[in-house]
Amino acid sequence: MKKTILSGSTVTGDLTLGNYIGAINNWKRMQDEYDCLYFLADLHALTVHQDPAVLRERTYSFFAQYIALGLDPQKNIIFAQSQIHEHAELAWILTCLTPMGYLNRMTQFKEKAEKNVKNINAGLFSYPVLMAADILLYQADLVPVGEDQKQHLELCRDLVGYFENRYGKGVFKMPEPSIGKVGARIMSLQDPTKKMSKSDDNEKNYVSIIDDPKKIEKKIKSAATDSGTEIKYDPENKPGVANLLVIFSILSGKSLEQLENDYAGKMYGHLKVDLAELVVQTLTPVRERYLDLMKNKDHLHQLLQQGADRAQERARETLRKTYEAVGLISRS
Ligand code: ATP
Ligand code: LTN
Repeated sequence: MKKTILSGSTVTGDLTLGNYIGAINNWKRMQDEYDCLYFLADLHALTVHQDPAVLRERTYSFFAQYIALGLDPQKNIIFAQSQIHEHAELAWILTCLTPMGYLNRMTQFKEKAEKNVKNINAGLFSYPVLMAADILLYQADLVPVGEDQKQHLELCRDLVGYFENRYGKGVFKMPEPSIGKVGARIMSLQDPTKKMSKSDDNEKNYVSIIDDPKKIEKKIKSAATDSGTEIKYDPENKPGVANLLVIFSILSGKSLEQLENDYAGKMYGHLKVDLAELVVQTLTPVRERYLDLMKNKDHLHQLLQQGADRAQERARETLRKTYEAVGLISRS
């Protein structure tokens, strides 16, 4: 039996190099070996205000970006979260098992609440519970994510424990996080002490995977470094240079040591020019494939429906078992 993998990204902004390196590149590697489900977290996007037309368009756009990055919709089950109503239903049951104090400790909630002072809604607060439902519905063994999601994964595992204490074992599988060793936290280009984030207000902070070559070059060449000259991997004292080296290393397959040797005695400018070229080379075919896919929305829509049908079969079964354990009456 193949192990089951599940992951997703929130449908906000455009996917960045951080999402690609920290998450989707790993999803891609797993698609041959595992039983994989990847989804578009459109319900999660509602925790901040969304223009309805933009949200709908962006969901298709993210789906096309997944495919353009190399995720195969036949090999994997790719679907939109909101098309499977079981997510919201399981989230409610788990919400009733979640202590408020636990959610209050979540770093992402604190950060996002600080950024959205005008809209600190209950959804933003209980977001990690919906995320736990996403994972548990599909009996996932492994959840490949970037480092920022580690705390949410821990809550999900604790919820399995709380559920089992109250209702007994056998309903959910205990999931394990899978976090890459290098590249699990790509930093912002202008402020390399913050993570690169696709909903950043300043677009100079990230490279979107569908940026055109000119934009990519400009953003990488203007990335913040430091007043020194040495090209060395030292995240503490040289976070900007270290970030560029990590991106370079993942995209080129060269080790950090090899890159340090290659650039010994060279200037930051050399590194940036070469990195910009490498990123352009990597992303140009992705962008072309993306633009092509977006020309045929009907086809994207059809593929999404097929993904939803395949996903729902599994979600339905888990929710049925959950209702039974909890004492709710399932409709036959
Ligand atoms: P937002 O800014 O809207 O919160 P985000 O860029 O943090 O978005 P998510 O949708 O939250 O993206 O994350 C999708 C996946 O990408 C997750 O697995 C997350 O851990 C990973 N990820 C996000 N940002 C980075 C980053 N800077 N470095 C590595 N992985 C990342
Ligand atoms: N919260 C995640 C996106 C996400 C997710 C999930 C990832 C929602 N549900 C389930 C893995 C498994 C984020 O990256 N912000």
